[in-house]
Amino acid sequence: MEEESKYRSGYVTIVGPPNAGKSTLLNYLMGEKLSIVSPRPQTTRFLIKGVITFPEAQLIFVDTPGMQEADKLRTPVERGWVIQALKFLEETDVVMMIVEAHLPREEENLLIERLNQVKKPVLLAINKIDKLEKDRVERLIEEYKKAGNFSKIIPISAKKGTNISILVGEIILALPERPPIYPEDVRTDFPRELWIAEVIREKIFQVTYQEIPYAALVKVDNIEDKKKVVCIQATIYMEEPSQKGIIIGKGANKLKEIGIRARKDLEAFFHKKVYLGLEVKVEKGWRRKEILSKREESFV
Ligand SMILES: Nc1nc2c(ncn2[C@@H]2O[C@H](COP(=O)(O)OP(=O)(O)OP(=O)(O)O)[C@@H](O)[C@H]2O)c(=O)[nH]1
Ligand SMILES: [Mg+2]
Repeated sequence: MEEESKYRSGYVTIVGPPNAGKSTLLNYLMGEKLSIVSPRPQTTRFLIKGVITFPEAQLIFVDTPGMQEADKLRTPVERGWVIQALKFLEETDVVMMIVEAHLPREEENLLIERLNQVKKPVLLAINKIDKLEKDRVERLIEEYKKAGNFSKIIPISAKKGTNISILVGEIILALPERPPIYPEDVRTDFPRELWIAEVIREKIFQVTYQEIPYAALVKVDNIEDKKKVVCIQATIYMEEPSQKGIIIGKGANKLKEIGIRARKDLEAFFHKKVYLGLEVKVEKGWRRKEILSKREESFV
């Protein structure tokens, strides 16, 4: 009994194949949008931290890019994002693996193999059970029990919030006894500039197709937080001149749509009017270059 009253805290790294719902889970836990979400794989690029403080525990969730075999990733920069996430597993206290509600396939098995070498408790969340019939869930749990060495397996729906409180309870029990790491009021250490850039990138995912969102890099150049309005200037870098044309669109209709959608989210966040200036430039082959990615890494 006495043991239960001790404070627990630590890092919980959310890993899983692309599109499993990692960012959706983080956002649900945080009760706000911290990490961008799209129906396309490989949306997340950074290690995004969300801090939740309870009276008896503090959990620092870390969202990561979808794990894939290196040869499936498009470019060295993308590989760098995944390598960084794998490295973080050495520092985390608990690993939270999340998969879609289907039988383990190659992607899942490869990741499970990797996690078997991590000497930390690994919990498994089987996500998107809202899309599944109930009797299928039991079968999936049995299959994953055979496939990996999980300390707990919990079926969830990150979108609907099903079983999330059970999941959080299990995570807390897996954390070490330790005082809080962050002050109580800290929610994230994600810089504001980067978050704004991510919101814009999410809208690019919504209004453009195929390779376009992946070829986009967003940088916030300036933020002026005035009394009644926040003025934001940002640049979207595309790899090729042809992509610049596509993202701007006919009569700038695509760029306008990106701006309108992003502004809506930003105004909800700042509780103020937002002026958003968007410019598109070409930075040839930025994904293959070190310069821009180095700059991005310095944010993580
Ligand atoms: N039906 C259903 N859809 C979900 C659930 N969780 C996430 N999704 C959807 O799955 C898609 C991918 O979600 P993300 O949260 O972006 O997935 P991710 O694992 O962060 O993906 P990457 O960052 O690309 O690796 C989105 O369209 C989500 O709306 C769920 O519980 N149920
Ligand atoms: Mg994600």
